[in-house]
Amino acid sequence: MNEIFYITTPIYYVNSHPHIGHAYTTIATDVLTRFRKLFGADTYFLTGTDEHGQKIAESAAKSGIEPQEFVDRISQEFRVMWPHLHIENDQFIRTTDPEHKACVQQILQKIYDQGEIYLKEYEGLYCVGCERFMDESELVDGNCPDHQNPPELHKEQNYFFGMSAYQDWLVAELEQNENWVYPARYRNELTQFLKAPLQDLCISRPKSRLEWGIELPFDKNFVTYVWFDALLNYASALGWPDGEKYKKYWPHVHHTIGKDILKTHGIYWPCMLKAAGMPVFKKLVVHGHWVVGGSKMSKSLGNVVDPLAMKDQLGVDALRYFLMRDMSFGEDANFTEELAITRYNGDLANNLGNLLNRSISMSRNNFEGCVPPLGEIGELEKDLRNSFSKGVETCREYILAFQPHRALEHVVWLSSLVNKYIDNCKPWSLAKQKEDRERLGTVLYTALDMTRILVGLLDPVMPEKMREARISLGLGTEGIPFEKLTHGLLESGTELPKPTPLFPKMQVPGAEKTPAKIQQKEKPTSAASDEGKEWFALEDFQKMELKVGHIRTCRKVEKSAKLLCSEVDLGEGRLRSIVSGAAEFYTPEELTNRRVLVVANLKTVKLMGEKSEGMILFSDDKGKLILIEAPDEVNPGVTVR
Ligand code: ME8
Repeated sequence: MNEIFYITTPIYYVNSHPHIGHAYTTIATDVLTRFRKLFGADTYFLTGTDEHGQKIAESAAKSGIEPQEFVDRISQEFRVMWPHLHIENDQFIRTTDPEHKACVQQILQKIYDQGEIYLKEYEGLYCVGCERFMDESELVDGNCPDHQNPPELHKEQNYFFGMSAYQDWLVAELEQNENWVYPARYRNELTQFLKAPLQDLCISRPKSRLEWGIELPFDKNFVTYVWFDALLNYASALGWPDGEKYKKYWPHVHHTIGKDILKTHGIYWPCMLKAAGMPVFKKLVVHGHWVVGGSKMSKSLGNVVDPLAMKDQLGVDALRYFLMRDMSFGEDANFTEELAITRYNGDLANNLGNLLNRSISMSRNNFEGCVPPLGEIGELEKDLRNSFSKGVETCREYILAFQPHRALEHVVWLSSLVNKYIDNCKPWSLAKQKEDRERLGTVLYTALDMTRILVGLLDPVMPEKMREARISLGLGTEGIPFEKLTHGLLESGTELPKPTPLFPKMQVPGAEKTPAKIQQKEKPTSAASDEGKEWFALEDFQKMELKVGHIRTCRKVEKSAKLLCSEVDLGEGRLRSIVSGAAEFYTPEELTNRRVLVVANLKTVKLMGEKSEGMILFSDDKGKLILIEAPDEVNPGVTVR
């Protein structure tokens, strides 16, 4: 039986317009769903909008229109945005849907009847941005750290859900199920939070203060607290309690969220599910934030990037690629146009696009516009086939582990292996000799066949561009099934249409200017110069380009006891060859796959006949070298300062 995979995004507040943060979560969920589909799963992908609560009521009032009209308008913006970004959700839920409201009321009534909801007078600090009460300990200088303004003091009678009764159960659940919350540090954050006594959850708002919400079924003077309403969307959408979809998909539910809503999903939600007698989610998958100039991008802070504007600039699929590749899942990432274009040029234009163009053009020119015949294969082809067989499986594992950035990094590496294979085999020289024709066919066939596998692996991320690539490879428009992502399945003699560049190179904004412009003209202090050291200014240091690299392969340099030669990924769409004098301290296997620091702008030199295009940094303790490693979550090519 096929694996079943149900995945959700948060439902977004409609108090303002969609931005790149919402686009990221929804694209990531789309990419994960498409990959699972490719692997053969029966998938269901839910997104939607969160439309009740004080924040929305206030925004509607500011716009001078009724809340319903207001939410209809903005919800529609989200709904129409997603197809523009090649997002294929199965359902779009709104919390103002009548079926959702009925579900919320039924569950509230059930928990009330169980005696787990009670009325009491309460005083607390409420952040309208977060739509929740906050502990004083969460505030920074009296402000909510996410919204950077002080919470309001609310004192009123309200209904409470006896959440504290579930504390021990939740702690045990987090302890027993290591993979329940991913990445692990968010699980640790929850465990840490649960070290303090858990408070009961206020689940109502008096209508005298807020009318815009779902009425409590047991007291018409109150509406439901927006989070209690919103979280239930994940189940109401499937037709809880006895809908066919609910029965089929609920046991396989995964939630993708940003780290800002960890507490509501990691604490409130499992307790609510437990009280309602429903199985808890299978996995909570938490990503970091896109930041602009060091601050989280958010509607409340007004520093948002419009996804449609970015799509117009980069193209939808390249935008999807950048978002998936540049954010290490779980970590924050910086969003700049320059980074997006640099990534595009490195991975897509110079690496994959170049591979497609040259392998198709050379095949067309030398084999009457068709895929060449495959002749006898040698060691080079066997190595490449081997890397690809392993590579496809590695990508699958990364996706199943919710690490799309890693999967893409791997695909780009595979692509650079094929480019390197072409460079080594020099088909342009083979084309000049008649007797090399069979070899020429084998090389070009191999390059095209491997490119076909890359196109298949990238399909979930760039569906439109990879469709164009399939057409260029003479494969037609249909996607390539996962089991066909294996070598040797390209048919010789297939006609290859004239290629148009899939990823034409883009100009990096401001590339003509020198990047480092920090002023540091002061002379060294006399105390410093007294020590006899040569001091130099910051601007001199900044001439050095330090980058994070990923050592992909490493080998001993022949006839040298000291030298190792590594192939290092610096996020440039090609691998650099770098020689280091570390053979007495490390075996090649020990250095392979390490993240390291690299001086990236040293002049290329030859050492014992090997090209060296940079320097890997080691600490040197009286001649003993120890590798300086970069954290695992930092992408190759990231600058070190
Ligand atoms: O919290 N970087 O809705 P919301 C990455 N309605 N992702 C970001 C982001 C950023 N800078 N900013 C927002 C709500 N997001 C509730 C959810 S669910 C039952 C109710 C994404 O409109 C990220 O997924 O504030 C984050 O968790 C979500 O948008 C918050 O969206």
